[in-house]
Amino acid sequence: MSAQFQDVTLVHTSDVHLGSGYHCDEYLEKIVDVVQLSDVNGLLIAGDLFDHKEVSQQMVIDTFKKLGETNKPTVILPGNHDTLLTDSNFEFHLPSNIHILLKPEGESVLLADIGVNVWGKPVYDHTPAFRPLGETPNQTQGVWNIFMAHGMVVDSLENNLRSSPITIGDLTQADCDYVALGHVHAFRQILAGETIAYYPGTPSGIYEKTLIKVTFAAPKRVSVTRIDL
Ligand SMILES: [Mn+2]
Repeated sequence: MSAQFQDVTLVHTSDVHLGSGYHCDEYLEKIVDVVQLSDVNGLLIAGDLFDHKEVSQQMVIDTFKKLGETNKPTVILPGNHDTLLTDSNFEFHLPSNIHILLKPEGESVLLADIGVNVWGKPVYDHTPAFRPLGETPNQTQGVWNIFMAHGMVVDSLENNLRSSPITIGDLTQADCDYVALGHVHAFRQILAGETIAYYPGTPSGIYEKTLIKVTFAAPKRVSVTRIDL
């Protein structure tokens, strides 16, 4: 039987930068507190969960333990700082609710229990040549389709010097219900045709600390709520 199309609410965060001296690591707990709310069905982390590769093993253990304890589907897209996750030597027994999108060409995970399909292309090559929303898949029928993308939204590729560019054209053409962006440390809606795309900001910076609750209501209504931590 195929997955059922149903109402669902997800938390969308990014740029947690665990392990940086600049950000405060206790904000992972604040994220988890929101995910634990009874009306939340899952979590999307759109890149830069960890700040760098040399974070302590204990921090890695604690992070996945906390994310595992929610028992809610959690999808992690590695960003340019997540060299820990994209390193070929990274091995970790993940709790069963956690999915990391690691395939360089892009990868989907179907969360059949909540009727959501999530696709994303992890950052292995943070250069202007890497296109986080390049070669996106067709929609999976009967479920909500979400793309995750970690990069910088730009008007066009003409004279572009930014790494991991996401063009307005890429977003306009994105055949999905929501684009969960990451990389920019500020809450921001991106206007691109009919596409609904947001940066959630960072939950752990020294300025505004924000994340997003996004609700998908049948038949095709998507509403976004900014949460200030
Ligand atoms: Mn980034």
